[in-house]
Order: sequence, then C-alpha cells, then structure tokens
Amino acid sequence: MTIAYISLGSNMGDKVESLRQAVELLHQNSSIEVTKVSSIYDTDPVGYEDQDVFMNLVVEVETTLSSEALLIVCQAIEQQLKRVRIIRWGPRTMDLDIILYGNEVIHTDNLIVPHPRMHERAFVLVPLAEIAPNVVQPVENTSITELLAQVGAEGVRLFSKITHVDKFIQSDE
Ligand code: GSY
Repeated sequence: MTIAYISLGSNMGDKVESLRQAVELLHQNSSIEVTKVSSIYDTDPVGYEDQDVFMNLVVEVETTLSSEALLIVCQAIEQQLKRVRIIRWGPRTMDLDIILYGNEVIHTDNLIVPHPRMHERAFVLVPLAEIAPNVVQPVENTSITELLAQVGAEGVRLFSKITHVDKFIQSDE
C-alpha cells in the first residue's frame, strides 16, 4: 500500500462539479481509497496567463496500484470528464497530476515524480500543506510547509472549505 498525492485542477465548465466527479471516480476504483481531500482553492493561472482562473485541490490516496497504473487511472478520468486542452499550459476541463508517490523518485518516459514543478507552484503547495504539512518532498528534501514558506501563497484564495471526503463526494458540503 502506498500513500500518494494527486493535484486536481479545472478551469472550464462547472469547475467544482468536475473536481467532485474526479474525486468520486478515484474513490470508486477498487484499488484506490481517497483518504484526505483539501479545500477547494480559486487560483490564478500559471504558465499561460490569458485564461480563466482555476479551481484546484489535492487528494491523498492509499493505493495498491503501481505509479504507472495510477497514472493510467488518472488519464482515464481526464478522458472521462472530457478533458479539453488545445494549447499547452492552456484551458482544460480536468487535470490530474501525481505529485508524490510514497517517497519514491520516478523518472520514466511517461511519468516524473515528484512532479517537477510542484515545489514552485502555490496552487499545489497551499492545498497540499493543508492535508500533508509534514510530508517531505524527496528531491528537495524539504517539507511541504517549508516549500510553501519559500514560495508564498500569492494568487491562491480559499474558495470552499472541505472537511470530509464522503461529504464532498456526496456534495453535502
Ligand atoms: O498543471 C496543472 C494545470 N495548470 C494549472 C492549474 O491547475 N492551476 C493553476 N492556477 N495554473 C495552472 N497552470 C496549469 S498548466
């Protein structure tokens, strides 16, 4: 069993509903349990800036899947939610990025973990610090709290406080 963290983002259509559906689809997989979900944050676009704001959150999962198999599940969920991405860094209905997989450092043709830009992205670090403040990023060898202190939280605003995975999936929050 491995504990992994996945960053989810959406900036097209009903963003909150897309996030909810993506978390539900992860949780419905028999090899994945979503154990924590961060609050939802309203975030300024990073990279290609001339696009709508994003909604971002991070989930903690416990999984028996390999990192490659988890990536395939994430990509299938993106497809299922009809991910649209016309421009690199541009608008998309749903993006799922594996940001940490245990404390493994992975470099394959398909997957780099820890996510190579996670330590410089406030839209990843703010929600991640909410659910995993003491986890150490194994390449930087630095805790999430320390990485966030280095980067700051500019451009990231709390949109909706989430406290329970089940309530969020059932849309009771
Ligand atoms: O890599 C995730 C997609 N993405 C995002 C995002 O999720 N949130 C924000 N705020 N900016 C982003 N730029 C890209 S690319």
